[in-house]
Amino acid sequence: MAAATLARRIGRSGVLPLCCRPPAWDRPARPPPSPLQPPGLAPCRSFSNNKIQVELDESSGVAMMKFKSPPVNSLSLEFLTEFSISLEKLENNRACRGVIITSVVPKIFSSGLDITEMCGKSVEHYTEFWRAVQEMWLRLYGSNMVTVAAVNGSSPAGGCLIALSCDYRIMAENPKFSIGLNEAQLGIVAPFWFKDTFVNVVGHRIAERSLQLGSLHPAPEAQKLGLVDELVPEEKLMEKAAAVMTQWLALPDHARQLTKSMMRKAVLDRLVAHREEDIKNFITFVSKESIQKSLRMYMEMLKKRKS
Ligand code: CO8
Repeated sequence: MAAATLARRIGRSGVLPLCCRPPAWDRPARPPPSPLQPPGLAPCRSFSNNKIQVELDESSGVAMMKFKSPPVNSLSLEFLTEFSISLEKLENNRACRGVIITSVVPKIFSSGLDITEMCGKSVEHYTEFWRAVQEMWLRLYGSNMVTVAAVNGSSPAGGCLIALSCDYRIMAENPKFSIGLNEAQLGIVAPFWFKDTFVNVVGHRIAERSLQLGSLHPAPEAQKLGLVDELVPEEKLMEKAAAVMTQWLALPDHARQLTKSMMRKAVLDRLVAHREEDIKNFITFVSKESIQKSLRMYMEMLKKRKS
């Protein structure tokens, strides 16, 4: 389903467009779910769109968000729209306190932004697409919920941004899986808020080197750099993610949420203040013939690598 159709459908359902609602980090902390609810008796709610499966276990307050958009979970306009709407639904559900994000596509967490969305499209399309990328990040980085990335495959560029935007990152200990902001390799530049998110996780020096080189770090190196917090055997990934979630949820929500907001607000506010300018910059940059050429060549390289 086209993203515009999806958005219209949501419009009909009475839910306000995402950009019109106050962001999670500006809302009051939510109270914890009722202790009167006996564990195990609450229903497991699930909703599934084309590209993401979401299951919420109301007894634990933990949702699983599974990317299911083969071949590589690329972040198309439709994917990004589903992602933001799913996050918003969970954020507004008082029973939900944490989300684990993972993929059902073997060997791939997410291949990052869908490059075809940035090639040969209209200014209107670029505007809509980039707003959706911003929206996804604002929702995820600014979420009141505990967010854990269970990175079970390769995670370049926008895929890495999703992991970086979570509170905690666990990666499958497979050296064939790599993660990083590799934009420079495509001849493009990671926007300032990708960079800010990266710096906040790994520090200035590591981010500076890694961004300039467009490095994709194999899982063991990513852990050494602090880009991911832990490596575990792939078959233990979800168990570990659940254990980390339990540890984080043991704290009172309001204290954790206010602390998270204190750590992240400046970076979030910076994009909010410069959002339109950032869209204009993206359009100017991506519309250049030299950039279009770089992106086309990169896509061709991906295809050639296969044959
Ligand atoms: N977008 C669109 N299509 C993609 C993407 C992508 N990001 N990644 C892969 N594909 C396509 C391939 O072209 C291929 O298509 P086809 O089957 O038609 O030939 C198909 O998906 C499968 O790809 P592979 O055969 O390469 O699959 P593998 O399992 O061998 O490898 C990888 C998976 C490791 C994910 C590999 O595909 C890869 O490295 N992809 C590129 C990832 C990448 O570099 N992403 C960067 C995107 S840019 C971004 O996220 C941020 C940009 C922000 C700045 C913008 C300023 C302008």
